[in-house]
Amino acid sequence: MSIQIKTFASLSCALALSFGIVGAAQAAGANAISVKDAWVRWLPNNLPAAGYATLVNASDKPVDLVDISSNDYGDAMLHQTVSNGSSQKMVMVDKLTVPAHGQVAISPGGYHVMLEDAKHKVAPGDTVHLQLKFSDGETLDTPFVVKSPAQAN
Ligand SMILES: [Cu+2]
Repeated sequence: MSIQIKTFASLSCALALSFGIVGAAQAAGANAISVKDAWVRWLPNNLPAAGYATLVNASDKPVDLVDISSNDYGDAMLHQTVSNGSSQKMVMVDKLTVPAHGQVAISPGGYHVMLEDAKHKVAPGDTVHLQLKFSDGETLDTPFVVKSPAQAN
């Protein structure tokens, strides 16, 4: 009896595994863009947070990031930090091109996703979701890990 149960369990494991592999292969074929190292630098006192990620383009055509939204924040905008002499300022970015077979980093000192007006309490250790919309029509619902300023360094 116990042998039968074991056999059944390992069979369903094998089935789940093979379905998982098929699903991953289909996803890779459908999406040009994948996102890695997605995280948010959280700040206390409801200060705006900043989202960072690396966008990877597996296709042979450039793809633009054209819009960002989130159910966790009222406002999610792509900004670029530019330095003019001694000071720095942020400018709005309409689109960010991910080169064919290349990648672009949204990283501290360069680009960031400005996240304002959190719709609920967000704390380090949480995961928030951003919807990244691209020029080829795909939208990636992407989990971002929330880090404290100390964890971010
Ligand atoms: Cu900003």
